[in-house]
Amino acid sequence: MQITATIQNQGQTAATGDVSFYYDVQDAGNLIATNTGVSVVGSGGANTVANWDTTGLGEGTHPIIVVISNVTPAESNTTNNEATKDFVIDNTPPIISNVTSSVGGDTDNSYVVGSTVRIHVFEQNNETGLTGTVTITTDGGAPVVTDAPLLAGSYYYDWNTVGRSAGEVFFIETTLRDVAGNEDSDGLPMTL
Ligand SMILES: [Ca+2]
Ligand SMILES: [Ca+2]
Repeated sequence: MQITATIQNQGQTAATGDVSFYYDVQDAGNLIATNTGVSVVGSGGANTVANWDTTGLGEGTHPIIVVISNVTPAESNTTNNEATKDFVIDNTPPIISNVTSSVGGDTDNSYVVGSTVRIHVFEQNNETGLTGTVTITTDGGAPVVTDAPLLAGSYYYDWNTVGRSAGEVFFIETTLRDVAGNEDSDGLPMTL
């Protein structure tokens, strides 16, 4: 993974310094890279880049800490030489444990034309921050609803079936996706 740090020079004259990148904690064992002699024009900015091999790093939040040192000419303010940004490793997809349809207390996946059908998706791990979509097609594959968003957090969609025909068969396909892009899909057939 490539990390880009933007260094700002608040002084009027050009300055040079070393930029070190750490993860989790600021110590030698967690040093990603040090770019020496990064120069920044007066009252300007410069980008400096480090490559980070995240192989083997555990899941979870890993702060990236960027520190400037050895600045020349000597600085008037060394309290603003560090910045931190959280980086999250997430290799675990959400798992859809169940997809249901219902009209009130009726949950047999067969409903009267004109009903508003609630499609409800359940996630096994209670992972937060998921987004979900639902796509509904006819038995022949014609799209009826395409990638409609599920309500955030409770993952349902209310489908108004006004204008459909009795006897129609549909397939409901739902997807839940986490912020890292891992996803799971599941569905069920439904009849009017
Ligand atoms: Ca995940
Ligand atoms: Ca029914």
